[in-house]
Amino acid sequence: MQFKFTNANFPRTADGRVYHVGVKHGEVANRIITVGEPSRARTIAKLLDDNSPILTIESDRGFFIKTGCYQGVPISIVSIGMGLAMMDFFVREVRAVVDGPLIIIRFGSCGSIGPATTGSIMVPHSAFAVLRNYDYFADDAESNSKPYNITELFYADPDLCSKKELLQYIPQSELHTGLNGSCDSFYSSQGRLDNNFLDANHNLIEQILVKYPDTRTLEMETFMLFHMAKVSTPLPIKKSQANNKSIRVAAMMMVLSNRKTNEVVESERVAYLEEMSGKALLNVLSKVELDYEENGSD
Ligand code: R1P
Repeated sequence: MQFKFTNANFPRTADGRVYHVGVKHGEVANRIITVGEPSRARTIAKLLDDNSPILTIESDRGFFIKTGCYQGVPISIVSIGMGLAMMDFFVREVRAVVDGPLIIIRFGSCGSIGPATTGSIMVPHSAFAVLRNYDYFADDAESNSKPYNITELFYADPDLCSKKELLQYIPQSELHTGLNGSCDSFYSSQGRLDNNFLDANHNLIEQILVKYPDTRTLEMETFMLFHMAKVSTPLPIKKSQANNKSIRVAAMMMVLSNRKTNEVVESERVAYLEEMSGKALLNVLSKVELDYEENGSD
């Protein structure tokens, strides 16, 4: 690492770049699509206006950012990799370098444990987390402890997910809505069985469905996005607004597999879903109003 950082509480380079995402003020837009893979970010970035400049940043810690315009409106596409921790890095560090509201929509992939069909799109209204309880595996574990904790629900912004916004762009026959679980492992806490480890997860999917029968899908990031929006501190807003959280969020996922049948999506279908969803997300984000007044008065 060549950079010299100041402030151990929230490290930044001398020119104001946040430590892990690697961006500074002015390099990320208020409207953001976040994805897991740089290739998905590049695919969506091809839909940005070609008559305005596109800034590309790659951080040493695996974040990949493209900022440009769609129909004249600034939008960033940020690839964050995988997992709850990367979503936490992304939301906190981007929040630190962008003024005003943030509207963030995750475009990811997931597996189905319910009626969501392989190759369809899932738009969750809420998400919970499935977290491994490490204490259960300790030598001195309490006899009544459980190997996995399933959290309470955190919610998407209902306006962003409404039929007037995100849902209007997805063909009804290809769309599922409902509840999503975000797990802290691709393997153990998603109920995948691995004989190399004593994961105590043989009935985990059934336990998830007992607590939340409406669960459609499992993946690894959406819960943290919804959670961070919930705990984001308020901004000054117009008096007419009900929601003054500084971060508004939603998610949209491609259903790549079915955990019950082991069916897996074809790559041609993924290419179609990425293009169709990318256009939908850019349309929604470019039209959403920020409703922000810096002095907080009407
Ligand atoms: C696992 O293969 C990854 O794919 C899913 C999971 O949440 C996890 O990040 O999402 P992305 O395709 O958005 O990365």
